[in-house]
Amino acid sequence: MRFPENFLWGTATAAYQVEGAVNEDGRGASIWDTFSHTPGKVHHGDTGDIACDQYHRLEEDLDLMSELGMQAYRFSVAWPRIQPEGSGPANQKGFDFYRRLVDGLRQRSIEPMLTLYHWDLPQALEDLGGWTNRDTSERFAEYAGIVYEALSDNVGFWITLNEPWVSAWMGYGLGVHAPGHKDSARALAATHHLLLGHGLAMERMRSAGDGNQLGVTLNLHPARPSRDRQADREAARRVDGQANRLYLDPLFRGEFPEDVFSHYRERGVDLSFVHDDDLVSISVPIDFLGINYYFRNTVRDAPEEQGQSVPFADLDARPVIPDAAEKTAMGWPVEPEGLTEILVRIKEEYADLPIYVTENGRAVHDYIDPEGDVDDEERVSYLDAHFRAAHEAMDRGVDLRGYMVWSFLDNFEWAEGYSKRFGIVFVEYGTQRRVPKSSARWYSEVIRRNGLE
Ligand code: IFM
Repeated sequence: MRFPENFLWGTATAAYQVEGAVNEDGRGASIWDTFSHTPGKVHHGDTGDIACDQYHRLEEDLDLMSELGMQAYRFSVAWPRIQPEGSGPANQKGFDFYRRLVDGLRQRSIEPMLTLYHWDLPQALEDLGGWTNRDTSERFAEYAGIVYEALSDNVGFWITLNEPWVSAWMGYGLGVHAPGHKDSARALAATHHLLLGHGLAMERMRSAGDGNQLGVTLNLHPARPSRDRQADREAARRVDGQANRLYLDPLFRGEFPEDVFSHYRERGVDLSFVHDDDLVSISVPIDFLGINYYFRNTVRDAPEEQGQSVPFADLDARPVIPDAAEKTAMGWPVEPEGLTEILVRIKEEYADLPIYVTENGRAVHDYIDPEGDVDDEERVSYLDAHFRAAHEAMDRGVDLRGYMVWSFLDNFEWAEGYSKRFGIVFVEYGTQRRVPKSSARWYSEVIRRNGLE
C-alpha cells in the first residue's frame, strides 16, 4: 500500500507539553501555568515547568527526528514567549528559540509546520476575560502578524488554532482544562472569538502575499447514536452540531448551525457576541484543513445529565464507550473507520481542499523493559490501522497530503499530567533520556517505504 510521492510524514507536539523552561528568557505566564499550579486541577499535581525540557535539548531532539527519517515536525509557538503580557512588542529571546528550531529543522530537511495557538493563552489576557472577550481575537491577530513577520521566510505551513472545540468547551464549558470555567455560555463566546481570531489572523498573514500554506486544525469526531432509537439519533445530531458543525459551518459556509444556536438560545444564552461581518472574516478561504482524529462520539439521549460537568450534558446527551471496542490508555475507543468517515465527509459536505492529519495516535501504558526496549505493539497496530483508513479515504478521492503522528515524545498530557504516554519516543522524565519505542522504528520504515506492507 503506497502513498503519493510527496506525502508528508511527521510527528507533532505543542509548546507547553514539551518545552519546559517556563521562567526563562522573558516568557510570561500562560493560563496553563496558572491552572497546573492550582491544586487539584492536574493529575498528580504535574505541571509543564520542565516537561520534556525541549527548550534545552533542541539539538538532541532534532537529531533524533532526523535519525528516524521524519519529513515534517508540527510544533507550536508559545504566545507568552513572544508577548509575555499578550500584547505589545515582541520578546526577541522568544523568537531566538523558534528561529533555532526552524533553522535546525531546515538544516535536517525536515519541514516545519507551525501552530500559532495550542492553548497557552497569556494569563494577562485571561485576566481581561480571555477568549470570552472579543478583544482577544484582535490580540491574537496582532500576535499572529508578529510571528509571521519573523518566521514566514522559513516556515511554509501555518496553523492558526489547534482544536478550538477543546479550547472552548474543555476550558470554558467543562472546566477540566485551563482556564477552568464551567459555563456553556462562555464556551460559546470563546468558540466565536477563537474563530474570529483565526479569521483576523488569516487576513494578516495573507496580506504578506507569499506562497505559504495557511490553515486551521480541528478535532473532529463523527457522531453516532449508541442505540437504534430516534431519541439517540437526535442526541447524535446535537453532539455533531456542537463538536463538528459549530466549527465547520462558519469556516466553510460562513454561517453558524441554526439548530445549535437555537438550542442554546432556548436555554437563555445570549448570542449577541456575533457581530455583522464576523462570519465573513471567519470564512476567509484557507489553503488546507488540519484534522486531529482520535475517536468517534457515540452518544445516547440523556436528559438527566443536565447541569453535570461532563461533555455534552448541556445537549441532554451522554457519551457511551462501545463495550466491544479496544480502548487506549486514555479509555478512548480504537475506531480507525471513523477517520475515513470524517475525511470523506469533509470532501462531500464542505470542501474538496488539501487536508493534513495534523494529529493521530494513542496512549499506551509504556515502560522500559529489562532489555532496555519499549515494545509498544498496540501503538504500531493502531497507527497501521489508521494509516490504512487514511489511504481508504484517498482512494475515495480525498486530497490528503500528509500525516503527523501524535506525538514525537511522551509529554505533558494536560489534565492527565505525565500519566499518559502518547510518544513514539519514550521520555524517562527523571533523566530526560529519550528511548525510541518499537513504533518509532516501525514508523521510520513506513516513511522510508512511503507505504505499508
Ligand atoms: O495531547 C493532546 C494534544 O495537545 C491535542 N490533541 C489531543 C492530544 C491527546 O489528548
